[in-house]
Amino acid sequence: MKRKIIALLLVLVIALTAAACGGGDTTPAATEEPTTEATPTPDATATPEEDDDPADDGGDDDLTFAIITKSAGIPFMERMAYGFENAAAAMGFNAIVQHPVDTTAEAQITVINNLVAQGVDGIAVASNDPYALESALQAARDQGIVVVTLDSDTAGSQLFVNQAGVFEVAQVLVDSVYDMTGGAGQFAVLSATSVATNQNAWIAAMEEIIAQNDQYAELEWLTTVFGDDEAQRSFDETQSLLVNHPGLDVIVAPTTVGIMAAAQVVLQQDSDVLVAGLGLPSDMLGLVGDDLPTPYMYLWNPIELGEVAAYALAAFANGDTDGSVGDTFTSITGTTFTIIAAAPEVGIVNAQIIVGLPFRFDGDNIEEWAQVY
Ligand code: RAM
Repeated sequence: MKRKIIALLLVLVIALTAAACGGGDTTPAATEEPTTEATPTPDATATPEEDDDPADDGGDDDLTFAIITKSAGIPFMERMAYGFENAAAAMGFNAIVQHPVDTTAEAQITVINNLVAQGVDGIAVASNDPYALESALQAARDQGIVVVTLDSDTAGSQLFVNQAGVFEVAQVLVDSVYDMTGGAGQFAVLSATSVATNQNAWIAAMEEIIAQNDQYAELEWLTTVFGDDEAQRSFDETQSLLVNHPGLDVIVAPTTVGIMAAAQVVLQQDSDVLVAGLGLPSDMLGLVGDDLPTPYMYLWNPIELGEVAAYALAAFANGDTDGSVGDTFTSITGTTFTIIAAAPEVGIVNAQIIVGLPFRFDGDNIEEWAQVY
């Protein structure tokens, strides 16, 4: 009981601090958004609700939850881990953050096996492969460890914490290309790894959207290349695109590492190519805005994504859900999430919750958001 009271007090302190910070000068410590107008809020599947007894969601600091990111060296992943740690602490759980050495399944399997040997109670993983982690995760579950995915799904997880609907993300990517080419022109995709579940889901949905709508008939998708979520490789792939495709109009990068590298190359080379995609505001300061390589871009709040993964692990640990479609669980902050069906046609093999919508950043709001994440 004492622990629960301490957890509750901690949450109150965090909430008061966030409220006091308001108005756009917040640091990434604030889980609140800087302005209400600019908030990538949870969508209808995540309805804020009164929580009669938030202490019921409080944790047990004997329990330890771990987050495994895609790889070290990706600022988006660091923000996500930060949110996870903060939320775990607010609920009274211990948190472990693990950044694998590179964006491969092998690197993640090594980390998973170590965490199982340590006897953690829950694992949240941003998977580097749609299938390769399955037996390692199953071994974890056989030990009673709860497993969820976030950011990028994989077989073997019990629930996917999805940042935004796959088709909603794909639609803003396609529409960015449409707009930046003026409705007709050549574009290329600069992705992360060739097996990344999340990027491949968005790319598959982009193909479907383009194929099914005549509006996009004049868009010519030249090629898809992979920078493996490594800066240098993404840099090199962008340079090759510019050399190999002199008629290229737009590069669209559904990865924070890729969009930053592409925009930097375009800026350095003073190229007319425009760069669209998903970018982290703090990575993209000086690259987003009018007369810059990226007129605008999209993303969601990686801190919030990490927080929701911690809430999901807590919901399993507390017995609030077993991951069944239609179940709901309420976070310690009073937001209720509803578990919806998997979407195997775009590679989401587990039941999922959708945290929010893609949010647009441009020259008017990039500086403000770069302070937050
Ligand atoms: C990179 C990673 C991550 C993706 C973002 C948009 O940081 O590939 O998985 O969600 O980009």
